[in-house]
Amino acid sequence: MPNILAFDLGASSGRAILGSLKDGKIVTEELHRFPNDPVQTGDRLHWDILRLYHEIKQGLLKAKHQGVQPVSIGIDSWAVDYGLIGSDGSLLGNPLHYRDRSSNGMMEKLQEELTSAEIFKRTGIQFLPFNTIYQLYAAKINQSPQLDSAKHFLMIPDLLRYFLTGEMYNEFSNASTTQLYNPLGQNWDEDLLQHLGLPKALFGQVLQPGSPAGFLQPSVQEELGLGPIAVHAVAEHDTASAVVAVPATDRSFAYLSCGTWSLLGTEVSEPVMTEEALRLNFTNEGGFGGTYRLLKNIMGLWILQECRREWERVGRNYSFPELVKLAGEAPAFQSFIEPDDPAFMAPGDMPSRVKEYCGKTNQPVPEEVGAIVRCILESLAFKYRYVLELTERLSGQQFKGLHMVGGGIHNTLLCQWTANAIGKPVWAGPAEGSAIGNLAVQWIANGEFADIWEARQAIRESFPVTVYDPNQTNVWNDGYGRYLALTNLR
Ligand code: ADP
Ligand code: LRH
Repeated sequence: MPNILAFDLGASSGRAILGSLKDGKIVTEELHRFPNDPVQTGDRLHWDILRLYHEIKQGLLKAKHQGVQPVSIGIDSWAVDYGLIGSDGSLLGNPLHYRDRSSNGMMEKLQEELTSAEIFKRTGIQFLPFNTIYQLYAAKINQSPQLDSAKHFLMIPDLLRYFLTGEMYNEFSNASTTQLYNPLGQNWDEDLLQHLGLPKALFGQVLQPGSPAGFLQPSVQEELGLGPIAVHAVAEHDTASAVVAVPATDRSFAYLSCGTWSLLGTEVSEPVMTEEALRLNFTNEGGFGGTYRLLKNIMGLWILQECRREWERVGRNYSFPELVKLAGEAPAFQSFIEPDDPAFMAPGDMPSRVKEYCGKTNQPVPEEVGAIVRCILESLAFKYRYVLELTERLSGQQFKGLHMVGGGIHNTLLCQWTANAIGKPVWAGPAEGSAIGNLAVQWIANGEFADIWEARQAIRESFPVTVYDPNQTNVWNDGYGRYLALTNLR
């Protein structure tokens, strides 16, 4: 059977997954996995974009060494970040990381000029301080020489695709996360661009996921010793790909894409751009086949990742399974955090920030590693309940349970606690949701699946789903009441 290849770049790691279809079932093989470590230079935090491109080439070479020339490839990555291309076609600088401080305060500043209602009416996108619109606003205000000489704006997968093919396109699912794309006009919002003083010509043709987007260019073919492999624009926002891979049977379903971020919501056929959606700061990100993701960002396992990094920095190395085990042994419901408190956004000494939060809110301060991890995981499970209930309210649906996909499902304690917190089953799987959604869109483009629902059926039949039934729901209900009171969420 012909093989296809998905490159999925998360904020913490990337992978190349080879996929084929056998008797209607999906078979995957992880060819390559690599860390995605941001690089600080002076005050700026960057992505190591050329290293990521190098790793993509390594993935292609590993396929070749197995005697495989994929029929097509696709790339998905985290959202909002971008590179600028100059008049000679070269990348003008290393893309900034969305956690870089340069966009701090820019959202509030722009809202002095344009109301949030105006921006939401045009884009349907939630207000996150690092959205592309605020990053570009910062670049404009700071008279960025890069921006001044830029000819093309490409988001991370657009850019990597450009390196491979020599062709420049903006892909829809990612374009929607900029907060500069108008889903009703189905194009970049010219008024917003004009307000920011950004030339319309920077922003290119927007391709729908599942569109052909070129072939490996001759120089890349020659370098890697490969033929003219087709490169597709998939659902290039990793969350869009993850949601494609949710193995739902019911058309009304809720999902939690659980990785560095936790993205919780539902799939809708029209963006929900109501006053309530704006007030609750929900988003409508573009998806495959004209769908939208009505969801909220939750800070997610980033907090745990950063704790782990800090402990490693001081010479205490823990694997994720070790951290989960320690959390399981720590006493329950001692202290909670609001994961989306801005204190947890920037990289840094996260264990101290968790402790400070607990101290400031007059809770017992978790000192041991297990207590800190438990505090983070319980708080995430409660925040999931909160956002799931808001999703039900906003979408007018009642969900029977919650699908979890992404690397976070390896954390079985978090899956169980989420089920306990929401009082409904959690269906966990697949863990490589984004990569599988990336493959699925390629198969739809290649004519192997008729649509997203046929793809979801194949995913359901090909990957195990672990069911976590809720237990101790009374205790978790009481805990939730305390969590809400403490975090002032209502
Ligand atoms: P991203 O795509 O955003 O980089 P992933 O989907 O790869 O993230 O998920 C990474 C997260 O999954 C880690 O932060 C970690 O919390 C969790 N994780 C991965 N493997 C394990 C494991 N074996 N046990 C517990 N948690 C894990
Ligand atoms: C998850 C994700 C999320 C975005 C964030 C920047 O990887 O793409 O959907 O909000 O990264």
